[in-house]
Amino acid sequence: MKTDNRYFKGIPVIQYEGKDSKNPLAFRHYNARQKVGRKTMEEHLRFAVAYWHSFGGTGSDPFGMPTRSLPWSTAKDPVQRGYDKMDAAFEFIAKMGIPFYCFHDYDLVEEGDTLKQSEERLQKLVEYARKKQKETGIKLLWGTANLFSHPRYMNGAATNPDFHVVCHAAAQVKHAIDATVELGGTNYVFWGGREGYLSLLNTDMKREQEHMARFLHMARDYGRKHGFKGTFLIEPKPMEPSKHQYDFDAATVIAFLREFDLIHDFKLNIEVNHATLANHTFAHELQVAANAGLLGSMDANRGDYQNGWDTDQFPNNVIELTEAMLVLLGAGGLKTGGINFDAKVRRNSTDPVDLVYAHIGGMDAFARALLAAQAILEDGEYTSLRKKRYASFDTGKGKQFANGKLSLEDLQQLAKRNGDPESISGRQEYFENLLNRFC
Ligand code: XLS
Ligand code: NI
Ligand code: NI
Repeated sequence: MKTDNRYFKGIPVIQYEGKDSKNPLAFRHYNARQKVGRKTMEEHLRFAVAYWHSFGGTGSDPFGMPTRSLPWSTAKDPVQRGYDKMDAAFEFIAKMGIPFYCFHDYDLVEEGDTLKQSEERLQKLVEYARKKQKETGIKLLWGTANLFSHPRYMNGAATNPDFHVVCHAAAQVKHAIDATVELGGTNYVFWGGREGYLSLLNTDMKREQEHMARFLHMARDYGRKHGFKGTFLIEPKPMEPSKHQYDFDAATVIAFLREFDLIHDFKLNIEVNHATLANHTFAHELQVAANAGLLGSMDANRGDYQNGWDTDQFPNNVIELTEAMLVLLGAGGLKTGGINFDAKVRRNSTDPVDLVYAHIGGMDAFARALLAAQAILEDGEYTSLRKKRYASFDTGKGKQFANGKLSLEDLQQLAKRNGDPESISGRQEYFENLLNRFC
């Protein structure tokens, strides 16, 4: 494919060269067209680049100023800066051979002084994105609105105690849904970074959550009325920036969706580092979502075993990813969703090529995990061993219990009759070794 060569000079289109390649600018495992079961790797993994980290991240942190300059951010006019950034984004995404991207409204173009100005700017960039998508074949996985950076949202967006702010958030969501529809996005995401509280003393939690539900209903109705056929996604995260966020984890979000009758239009976008912040594993969160039929999409990254915040590092742990892919394949794979690299290179990774290495690493790690998980499922021992642990519910009284045919007294009688159960090993280490054999 022909690509621009303006911002990532000297970076070729990254090709698959196989696992023995020593070329750092090649994939060793991700081979887009390789069949894995019935689908190609590209169809299974549906990778996406996150606009905010990859083209907006300067390396600044609470202790220090930016370490990277963004060559696409030098023009005087903000709309021109948006165009330049988009050129850089599409050049990079095309060189990586990644099929999708994701954005917040104000990743595309800086917010204006008024809502009207912001809306006009956004429309210009959406127009430009449409052209770029057509030229490159790159598609939009999801759009969202940034309802957390501006000071007006310091007390929340949809859950803000001031109705004025809620209206402002609604306007932004309307524009962002419009942009997503225009660009053929297959999902629309809500991540509620400020939807929560810092102190319960000044917070009417029940009222705030009711407002959030009302707001989501309105967004859903608007989207459906205006041609959005994709999936609305909620991205759970327990904390940061709020002390407590309402979308704490998958189970909490599912209960919320059920309580407020949103379960038919919304699914979940599970992010690795958000799972671990909630003291869960990534696989756990995926499984909770899958069990409810609500596994929509993933934000791929990883946390740090020692640091308790959202470090958003690129994924590299093949064993952990294989566990995740086992859940995903077991749930029938991704439909409208994808695997979005919501991850950033470290503050001291200052060269454009570092962003390339980061994505190559993440894609190769997922490819290895996909291949391992597929092989484990094809081998069958894992599935049959796990099933065997529950064999006592497959026949006889166990089956009757599972089908609701027995009472508590019946079980008591059986317990008396059968005497003490024998101990049966859970074989965790064996399962771990089995996994390891394929990774
Ligand atoms: C922040 C979130 C955010 C969402 C999109 O922690 O992961 O990046 O994915 O608003
Ligand atoms: Ni995050
Ligand atoms: Ni995210």
